Amino acid sequence: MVTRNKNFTRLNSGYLFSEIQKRKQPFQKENPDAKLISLDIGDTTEPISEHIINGFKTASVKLGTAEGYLGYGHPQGDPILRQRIADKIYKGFIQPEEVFISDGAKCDIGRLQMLFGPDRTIAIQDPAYPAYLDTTLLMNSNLVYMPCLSENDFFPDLEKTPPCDVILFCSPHNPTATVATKEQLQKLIEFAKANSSIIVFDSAYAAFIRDPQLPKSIYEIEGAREVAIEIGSFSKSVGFTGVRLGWSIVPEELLFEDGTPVKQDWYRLISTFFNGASNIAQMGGISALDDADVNATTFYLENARILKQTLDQKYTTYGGDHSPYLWVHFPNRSSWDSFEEILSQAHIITTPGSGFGPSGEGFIRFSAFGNREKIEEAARRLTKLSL
Ligand code: PL4
Repeated sequence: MVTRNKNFTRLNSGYLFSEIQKRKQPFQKENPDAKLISLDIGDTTEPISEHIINGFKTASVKLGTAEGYLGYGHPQGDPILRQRIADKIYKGFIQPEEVFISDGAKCDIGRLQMLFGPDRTIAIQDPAYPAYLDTTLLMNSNLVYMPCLSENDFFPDLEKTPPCDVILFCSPHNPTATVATKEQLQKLIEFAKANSSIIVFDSAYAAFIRDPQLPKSIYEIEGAREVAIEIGSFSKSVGFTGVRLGWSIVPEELLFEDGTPVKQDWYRLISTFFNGASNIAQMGGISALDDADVNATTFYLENARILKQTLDQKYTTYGGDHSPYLWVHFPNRSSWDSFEEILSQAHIITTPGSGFGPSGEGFIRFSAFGNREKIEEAARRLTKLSL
C-alpha cells in the first residue's frame, strides 16, 4: 500500500465551510420547518449582468462555427483580457505581460504554494481565509501567525513577526473586513524587503473599496513591484463564483535569491499544472471590463449596511463599509457557542471566527451576500437576538 501523505494529518478533519454544513444538518433535521438563512459562505446570489451574459453567448456561438472555434488558449490567458486587466484595474501600474489569467484566486493560492515549494516559512494573518492555512500545512511549510486584533486595528504587529519566506496577506481582509491603508502596506513592503520575503497580496475583495484613499492594489505603493505578487478575482465583483475566473500579477522586477525572475518560474508552473481558464469565462471577463455597469458590489454593500445597522445596536461590529463581511464581537462565549445560539434563536447560519484562526475566537463573521428579502428578514431576526 502507498503511505498516506503525512501532511494531511496536519489538517483539521473538515474544511471550515464543510464543518458548518455538517453542524447545520442536525438542526435542520430537528427543526424541519425552520427557514434557515445562510450568512456563512461568501457566495454571490445576484444574477450576472445581461451585458456579461451577452459576452458568454457570443463566445459560445463562435465556438460552434468553423471560423470562430478555439481550442487550448495561451497558457497565460487571452491577451485581450490581460490588456484590459492591465488598463482598467491596474491603470498602467502593470503590463499585460505580467498578468496571468486563472480559474480563480483560491486555485492560484494552491499553485503559488507549489511555486514556493515545501518547507518554507509562511506568515498569514490570524484570522485568515482557511485556504491559506491548509495549503501551507499541505506543503509541510512552517506557519507563522500574525495576530490581527481590534487593539492593532486588525493589522499585524510587524515588529513581533519573525522573518519568513512568504507573507499571504489579504485586503480588504477576510474575515475582519478591514482594509489596509497605504501607510500600513508601505510598512509591510519594508518588512518584506528587510527579510527578503515575498508578499502574496490577495485582492479578491478590492472592488468593494469605496474610499479613494484606500489602496485597491499593493502596486499603488512604492517598492511593491520588487516584493509582491497580487492575486485577483472576478468572483465577487461580477458574480463569477461559479463561472471561475481570476488572475495573478507577477512583476518583472520580482526575483528569487539567485536572480531568476519569479515570473519565469510561474509561467513554467502554470504551463505544467494548468491549461488555462475556460475561453467562455474569459470572454465574460472581457465584457465585465467594458465600460458597462456590471458591478454587483454596491448591492452587497447595501446588504452589509442593513445588517450592520441592526448588529451595531447591540454588538461591537467591524467592517461592511468596504467589504461584504461584518466581523462581530460576542464576548464571554466561544465562537462556536455563538454560532449555535444564532442558529437556534434566529435560524441564521454564520461563520464562527475561531474557524479562521485563534485570534478569531469570540467573533462571528456575517456574510452580506444574499437576496435583499433574505437580508432584511435576517436583520429583523437579529434585532431579537439575545446573546
Ligand atoms: C467558499 C480571501 C469565501 N468554497 O472564487 P475565488 O477562487 O476567486 O476566490 C476565493 C477566495 C480567495 N481569497 C479570499 C476569499 O475569501 C475567497 C473566497 N472566500 C468565504 O466565504 O470566505 C468563499 C469560500 C469556498 C472556499 O472554501 O473557498
